[in-house]
Amino acid sequence: MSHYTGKFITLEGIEGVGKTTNREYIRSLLEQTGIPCVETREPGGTPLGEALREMLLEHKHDGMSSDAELLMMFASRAEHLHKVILPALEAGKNVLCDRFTEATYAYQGGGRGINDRKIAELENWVQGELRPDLTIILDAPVETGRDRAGRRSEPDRIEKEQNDFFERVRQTYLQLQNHYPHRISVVDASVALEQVQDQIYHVMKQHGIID
Ligand code: T5A
Repeated sequence: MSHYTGKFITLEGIEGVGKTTNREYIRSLLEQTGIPCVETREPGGTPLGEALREMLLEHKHDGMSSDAELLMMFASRAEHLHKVILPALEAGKNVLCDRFTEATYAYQGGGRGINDRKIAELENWVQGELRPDLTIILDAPVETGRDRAGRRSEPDRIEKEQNDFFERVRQTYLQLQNHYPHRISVVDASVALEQVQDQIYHVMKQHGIID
């Protein structure tokens, strides 16, 4: 939990579940609180982070070692925290971030098989005690997400992994919700957009993010 007046909200889920699509809706709910909202993403969110994102996602680096991938995610995160997230929270703003450390547990932990303890060490080192106030996991079957993402663009270096990789990623997200039910909620994203947004609205109300 953050001890700031602004809230730190993150959006998670496997590829194509609708994170980008629902960001605008969540931002509009947050803006109704009258508190300014900074919208950002990971990997990325700063010039260095966006450069790391490009390296992480382009096919030129196919076969990158899992540890290098993990450390680059946290390098991007460290820069993002120092330059964007913490200054915004310190200024009393809300922060809405498309993916954060839960993605590292899901992709590098569940997907690549890196031990949770290694990830937790980096999480504690880079973030200190900061954790999102609310993480919304958009959940849908792997085929649904891949089908939606595939209709939109060519797969990047991570998107071209096989279904069993994304199945592990999805299961890890669901396990995270089980471990941290007070700060992580799962929304069924397999249904029509309007119904997804109804659920998001209720989750945000339930967690006291909106009145
Ligand atoms: N990563 C990231 C790690 O491995 N570790 C980490 O620590 C972090 C931070 C980042 C990649 O990096 C990895 C994970 C990722 O592989 P990204 O761009 O953030 O990449 O993530 P993607 O999942 O690739 O983002 P996508 O844009 O593919 O997916 P979205 O944003 O979830 O989906 P969206 O909103 O673009 O929607 C896809 C399509 O579905 C439609 C939309 O209109 C769109 O066409 N759609 C729906 N259709 C029907 N019904 C609904 N309810 C719909 N909702 C959306």
